[in-house]
Amino acid sequence: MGATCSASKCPERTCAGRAADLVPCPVGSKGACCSICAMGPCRLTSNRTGVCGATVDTVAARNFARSIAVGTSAHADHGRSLAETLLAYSEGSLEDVKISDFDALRALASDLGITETPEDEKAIARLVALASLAEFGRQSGRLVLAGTAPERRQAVWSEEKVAPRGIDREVVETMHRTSVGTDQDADHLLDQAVRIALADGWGGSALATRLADVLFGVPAAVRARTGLGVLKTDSVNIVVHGHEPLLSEMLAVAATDPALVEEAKAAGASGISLSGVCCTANEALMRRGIPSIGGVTLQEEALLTGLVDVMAVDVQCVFQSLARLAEETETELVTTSSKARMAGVRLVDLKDEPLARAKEIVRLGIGRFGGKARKPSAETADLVGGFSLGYIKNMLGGRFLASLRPLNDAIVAGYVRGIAAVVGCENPRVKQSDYSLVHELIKNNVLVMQTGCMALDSARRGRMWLEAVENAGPLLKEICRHIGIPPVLHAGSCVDNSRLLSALTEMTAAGGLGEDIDSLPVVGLAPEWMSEKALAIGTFFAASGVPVIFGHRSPVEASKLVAEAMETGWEGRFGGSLTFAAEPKEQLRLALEAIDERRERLGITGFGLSSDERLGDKERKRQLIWWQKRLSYLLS
Ligand code: MSK
Repeated sequence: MGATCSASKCPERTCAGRAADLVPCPVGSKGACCSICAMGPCRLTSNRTGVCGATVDTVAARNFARSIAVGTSAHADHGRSLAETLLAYSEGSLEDVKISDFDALRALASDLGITETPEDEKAIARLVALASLAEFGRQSGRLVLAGTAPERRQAVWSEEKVAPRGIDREVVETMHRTSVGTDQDADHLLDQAVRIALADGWGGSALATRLADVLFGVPAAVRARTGLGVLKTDSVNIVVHGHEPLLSEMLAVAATDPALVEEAKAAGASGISLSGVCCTANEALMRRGIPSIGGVTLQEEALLTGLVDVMAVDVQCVFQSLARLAEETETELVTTSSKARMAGVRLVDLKDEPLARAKEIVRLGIGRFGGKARKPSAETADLVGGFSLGYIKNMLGGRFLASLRPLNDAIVAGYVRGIAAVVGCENPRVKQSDYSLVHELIKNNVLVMQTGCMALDSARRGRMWLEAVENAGPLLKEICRHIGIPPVLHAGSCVDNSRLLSALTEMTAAGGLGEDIDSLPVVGLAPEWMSEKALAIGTFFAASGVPVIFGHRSPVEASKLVAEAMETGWEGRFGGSLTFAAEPKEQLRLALEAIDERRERLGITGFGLSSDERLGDKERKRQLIWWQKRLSYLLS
C-alpha cells in the first residue's frame, strides 16, 4: 500500500476487494471444522470424525452455539454499559447524561418487577439500573424481562426447557458445554443455543434498547439524509462508527458547542458536520436525524473520500483495515472504548467525563481540517427514520387510542399481506444485483421493517422516503398513502430488533391475529448476514415463533441433522424456524409462502384482491369502511 495506489488498483483497501481476493475456507464455512482443542483443527469431510471422535453433527451444533454466545455477548455487553451509565447518573458520578424519557423509565421499572415507587427520579433510575444489572447475574428462575413476551410464548419456552436464566450464566454455560469432551448431543447443544439467543432478544438487546430510550429519548419519525454525499467538502467532518449510543449522543452535543464551531471556522471550515456509519449511525439517525453514510461496507469508502477529519469508533463491526487507511488518508482515527483497542490508534476513553472527551475528539477533527485532497460524492437520499413501537402506535391510533389494532385490521382486511423484518448486515460476498428482495416484498403488499445495516442499505436506495410508496403493491400503497408512511420503515440498530419483538407481542395483544407470535403473518429475513450477532438475532426470532430466512450461506450446511432441527424441528416446537437459502428469489418465495400459510391458518386468505372484488363482500365492505373512517378521523 502506498500513496500512489488507487481504490481500483489496490483491492486490499476495501472489504469488497479483499473478499474478491480471498476464497473462504470450504470446510469451515459449512460448520465442519473443529478447532476447539490442539488435537486438531479437524476438518470433518467425507463422514470423518475428529481426533476425539466428535461427529460432524456435534461439531456443527457446537460451532453454532458458540457463535450465538458471541453474538449474545456483544448485544448484552452493550446493554450492560448503558445500565452502568444509568447507575453512574443515579449515583451522581456522571453529569453529562440525564433521563430523557421518564415514561420509558417507569415502564421499564414495571417490566423489571420493581414495586417501589420513589418520587425522586434518580432513586427510580438507581433501582432500574440495579435490576437491569441483576438480569446478567441471575443464577436460576427466568429472566424477568422474558416475562414481557406473550403468555403462550412463555409457556412454550417452559415446556421446551429453554427459558433463559441470567444472561452471563447462559454465555458461560454455553462456553463450558462446548469445551472438548463435554456436551456431545447436537440437539441438546441446539437447545442451549436457543436459550442463550432468547437471553439476547428478550434480555440483553431489550435492555440495550430500553435503557437507551430512557437516557437519550424514544425515537419518533424524523427526516434525515443518507449516503456518502452527506460528507461536506467545506465542513469539519466527524464520523461515528460502532454501536453504543453514548458516543453519538456526546458527539452530537460537542459538535454544536458554539466555542468549537468558532474554532472550526477559525480553521477555515464552514462549521462542524456529524454523520455515522453502521449501527451508531442508526442510533443517531433514529433519535436526532443525524445523517448516515451507510452500513458496515461503507466504512472504508468513507475514509477514501478524504473528507473525514476524525472517525470515532467504539465496539463491534469496526474493520481493522481502518487503522492503515486512516494513516494513508490523513484521517484522525480514535477508539473510545477501553474494551476495543486498535494497535497504533489513539484511545480517548469515553467512560469518565464523556462530554469533555467528545469535545477532545471534535478538536482532533478541527486540527485535521484542510490541506488534504477532498473528493466529494453526490450520492445522497432522503429518508424518514425513527419508527419506534411507541411512535407507530401513536401514529395509528392517536395519543389516546395508541394501538396496533389498525395494523392488525389492515392485515385482516388484506391491505397488508404481512410484515417482513429485513435485518442484519451487509456482506461484500453477497453481490448486489438489480434484483432487490425489499423491492419485491413491497411490490407484493408486504410491509417491510428494517434494522441494522440492511436498513441503511434500503435508505440509500431511497426506499425509506415517501415516494418509494409508488413501488409498493396497490393495496399496501393505499395504506401507506393513507397513513403517510413509506412502505419500508426504519426501526433502528441491531439491538433494536428487540423493538420488533415488542411490536409482535403488541400485535398479539391488539387482537384479531391469534394469541401468540407464531400465528402472526410475519417473517424475518437476513439476506446478507455476516456477524455472529445476526445468527443470535435469527435464532431468537425463530424461538419466538417467527419463520426466519437467511441468505448467503448456511453455517451448519455440513450437518443434515442440525439443519433439519433448525428448520422443521424448531417449526414443530416453537412455531418458528431458521432456514438458509442463498438465492434472493428463493428467499422471496419462502417468505411469501410463510406469510400466506399463516394467513390461511387464520382464515384471512383475501389478500391480493382488488378493492372492487373485496367490496363485493357486504360484511367486509362494512368493516373496511369503518376502518378507513376511523383512520381518517384519527389522522385528520
Ligand atoms: S452493524 S452486526 S454489520 S447489521 Fe450492527 Fe451492521 Fe451486522 Fe454489524
